[in-house]
Amino acid sequence: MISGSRIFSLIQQSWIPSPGKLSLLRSRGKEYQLSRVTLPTLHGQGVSFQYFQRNIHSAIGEVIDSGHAFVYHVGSKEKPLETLETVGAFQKLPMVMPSADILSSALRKTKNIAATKGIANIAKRERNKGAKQLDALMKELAVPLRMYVESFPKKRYLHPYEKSLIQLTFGDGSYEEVLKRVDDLRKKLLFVGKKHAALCAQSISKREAEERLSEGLKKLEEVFKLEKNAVDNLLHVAKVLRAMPVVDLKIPTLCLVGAPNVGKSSLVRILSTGKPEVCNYPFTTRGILMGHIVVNYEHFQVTDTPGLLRRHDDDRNNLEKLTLAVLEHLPTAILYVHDLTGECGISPADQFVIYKDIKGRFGDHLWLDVVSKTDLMQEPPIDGISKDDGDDDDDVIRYKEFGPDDAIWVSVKTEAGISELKSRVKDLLTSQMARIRNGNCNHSECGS
Ligand SMILES: Nc1nc2c(ncn2[C@@H]2O[C@H](COP(=O)(O)OP(=O)(O)OP(=O)(O)O)[C@@H](O)[C@H]2O)c(=O)[nH]1
Ligand SMILES: [Mg+2]
Repeated sequence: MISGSRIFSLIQQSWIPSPGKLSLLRSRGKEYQLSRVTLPTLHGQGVSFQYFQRNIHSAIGEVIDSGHAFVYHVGSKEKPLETLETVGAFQKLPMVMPSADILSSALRKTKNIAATKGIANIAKRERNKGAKQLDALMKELAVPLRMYVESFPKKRYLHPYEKSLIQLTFGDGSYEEVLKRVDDLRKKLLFVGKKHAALCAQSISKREAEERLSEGLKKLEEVFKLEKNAVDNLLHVAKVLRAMPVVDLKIPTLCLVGAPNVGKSSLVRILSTGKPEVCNYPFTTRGILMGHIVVNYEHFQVTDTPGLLRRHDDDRNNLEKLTLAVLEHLPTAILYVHDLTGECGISPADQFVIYKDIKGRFGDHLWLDVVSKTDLMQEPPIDGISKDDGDDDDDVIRYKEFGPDDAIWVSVKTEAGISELKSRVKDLLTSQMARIRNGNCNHSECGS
């Protein structure tokens, strides 16, 4: 079996996750892991029409082919601003239809459009029908796109946590770029549609009107097909965002933090309903997972996070940045996990440096330290992990042996210390609840 330290050094040398490839976990009572995602991968539909109806006001919806829906906003210009104190914008995103469905539905509806009744002149009738059909196809294609562009929130109106999720998932500017491409396609459709409808309306014979109609329809279809992946990319963005973990800022949240592979997810599994993947390699956890704990009828949230390495923020991968975004923007109590065995692949000395850094930055959070894997503590030193204390100062030497002051020592294998941990976690979350009720969350975003 490859040791944690070997794999860890491989990862350090060569692996930085690309934007858009984070696997994210969601929770709404249940947890599950999404498959890896890449921006141009286009599939999937999403939430139900009923959900849509509940959440989009002043809109009419239409269910088309196996539950796809799109909505026309009535008289809306820009989405009302979400207040910065709220999260949950991703659950309100509109349903985006696959581009193929938009096109086939638009063509079907267009074909059925007849000339206005009572036009006796054949050429006039054909002109009238042609212009109407071209206008209809243009609108059927462009109106859903307009609705999408208006309904997806502008990043600047989002809660900073959700803003970070967008940035870290899709990369800098990609979200805006996807929306811009949809809007550009919409504008192009309007331009081409209007031009060809006008040409058709000027035809002097039935034959010319027929030719101009067929030319215009073909051109509109071509324009749409050329850029249709903009719509499918948007559908994919909506699907990924909707699957992001749902956090309730009013409910106390325990956030598991520590270096990679130290046992965070194993503890989440023991403490909550969350069932994150547990493996003996770093960065097993590749997104934020929300689990839940109910203690004495009180409901709490637990988030598992990707591990943090000893390095400067500029060098951090997106998974680490995700962890920092949670700490920065969500009112969490921290359960910091230390693995003094070195089995995780990060030496205790390095873990100490990471710990000091995080404690220095987020020490205003309610905090509990846990030393994990105590069942392994008596075992001989792991290969590659130096036990030479030669260059260490007293704090590090003390940390290597005892961990932080007041840490709870636990093992998920033997369950040693687990009941004490549960009781301390309960006290911590009760204190966090009091902080939330008093509006004292140490977060600008909480309005405290
Ligand atoms: N012996 C022993 N092994 C443990 C204990 N807790 C966790 N492990 C093992 O340590 C490895 C890493 O555990 P995880 O819970 O995935 O660690 P993590 O911190 O979530 O790791 P990342 O998500 O990669 O950051 C797994 O092989 C676990 O089985 C423990 O108390 N005792
Ligand atoms: Mg994990």
